[in-house]
Amino acid sequence: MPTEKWWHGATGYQIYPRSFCDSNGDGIGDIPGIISKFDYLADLGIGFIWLSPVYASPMADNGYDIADYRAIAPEFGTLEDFDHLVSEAAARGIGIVMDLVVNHSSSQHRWFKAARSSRLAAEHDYYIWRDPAPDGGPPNDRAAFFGGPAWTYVPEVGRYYLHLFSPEQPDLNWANPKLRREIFEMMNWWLDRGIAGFRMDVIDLIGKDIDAGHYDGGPHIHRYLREMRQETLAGRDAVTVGESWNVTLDTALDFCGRDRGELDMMFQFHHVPEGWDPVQGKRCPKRFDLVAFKRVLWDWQEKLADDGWNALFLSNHDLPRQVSRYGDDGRYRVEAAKTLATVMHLMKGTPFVYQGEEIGMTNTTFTRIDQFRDIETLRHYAEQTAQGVTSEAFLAVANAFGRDNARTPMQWTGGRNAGFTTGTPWIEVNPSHEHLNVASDRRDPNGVFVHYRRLIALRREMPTIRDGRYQLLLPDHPAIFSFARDQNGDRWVVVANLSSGTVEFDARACLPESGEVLLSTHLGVRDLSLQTQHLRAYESFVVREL
Ligand code: ISL
Ligand code: CA
Repeated sequence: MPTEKWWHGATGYQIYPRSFCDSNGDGIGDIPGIISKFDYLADLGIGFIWLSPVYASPMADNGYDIADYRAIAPEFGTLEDFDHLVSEAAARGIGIVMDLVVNHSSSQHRWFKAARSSRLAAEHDYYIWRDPAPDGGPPNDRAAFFGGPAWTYVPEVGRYYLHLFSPEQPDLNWANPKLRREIFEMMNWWLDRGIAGFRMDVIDLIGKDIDAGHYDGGPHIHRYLREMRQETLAGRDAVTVGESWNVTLDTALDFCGRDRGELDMMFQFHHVPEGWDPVQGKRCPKRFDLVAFKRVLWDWQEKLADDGWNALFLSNHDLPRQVSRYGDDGRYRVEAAKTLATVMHLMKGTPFVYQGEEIGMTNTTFTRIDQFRDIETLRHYAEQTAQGVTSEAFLAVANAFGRDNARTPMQWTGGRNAGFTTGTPWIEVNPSHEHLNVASDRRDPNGVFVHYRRLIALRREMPTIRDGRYQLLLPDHPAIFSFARDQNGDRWVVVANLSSGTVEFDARACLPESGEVLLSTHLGVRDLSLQTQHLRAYESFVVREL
């Protein structure tokens, strides 16, 4: 039996601070705004918050470019506000998990300012420099994820520095032990303030060894992660979740195996179907194939059944809204939002809810490029339109899966600016807030919020939901997602229709002979004795065997 950890039965909730709640009318969400919503979050039942970066930053990438790792961005508040956030959360049994962005810093960090001023500066080697190619150009043709080359020239030192994201985000040199020491001291400084752990941004990239051709994991990642644990997290009850686009089923346990002394969980992206989109010049969603989706999730459930632990999610601040992407954001929005939640929350692992998901928030539609704010979208737009892609074609793709879809303000009310701010929001509010908002959804007993609250409570209260074995049922069914969770003779079965049509299934294929329906998306009674069962569009239910 695995050792039980506090986060095994908890649900995480991601807050993107800029878009959550603005307390002072400057149009930017802030820490006092978050605190003002703690009763709401406690009511939802979450165990911890993953807080996207709140550190001092020029905000080229909304805080994923940190200029001072030990200060709070003034638009978000003060260190005192932060301490208040931690203590108010603790009073409600909620932990604060901070975002650790240490693959790169901001180009405005004092380390980088020193590094770029002279090769002799102690901090020069905190970053990754290479001499120009013989023709004076970049050392190689590596492209940055946010468009353009991954190298920028600095005349003062006659060298190029590496930035895998934007030029404002120079990569840190983890091979330098002094840099590692600085990072570990900083982590301890936050842990000593009482935070509950770290979500680690693109963590596999810190292991890079570019001379060996490794821009991601590389040979050093495991050594650095173990050193990090020994120097910071060992002996503390904090949780760590690493983000990695490169981790595979074969390497997952190297990162989160329980004896490895590295990470607790990984955000992996194999269930997020993507391909290369030539219009955007980046990874983009592919058609949603339910059978493939079920198989990938099943593989991860199996792989981490007895060791490691899954981080369960469909949404975050980089991805489109899940109800728009995998469900239906029109006629069946509420049903689809609840059914997607049911399948994710009843798997084994720790679920993460992205702000607004719990009321079924949807993608937005912008018609002009000046409505977008995301650095990735804006840089790709410039690059792609310069290469002849039309603005209309680009906007259509950006509206379907650009990162700003997840970043429009949280919809608290149907009133002005969705109750997010009394000022002018930094990014436009989704017009859907008039009918789609916390105030109306939360009081609807058949709404999305109440459904999430039940799911979150089931994990807290039911050992089988937390630890039970996962078994996929009807694996090849093109519309139904069904699985069982079993432990010590206690069996739960989930049956979910992920299509907008009515489907029929044979009860003997998945349902127990007698059972009790404990949760469902639709009102009304289900007769479990019928051999032929029907599910309406996006209908799902959960049965416990009797
Ligand atoms: O956002 C993406 C696709 O649109 C991803 O490729 C993203 O760049 C990747 O998930 C890494 O994301 C993380 O690091 C980035 C930051 O912009 C993201 O917000 C963060 O989640 C750089 O720090
Ligand atoms: Ca504010």
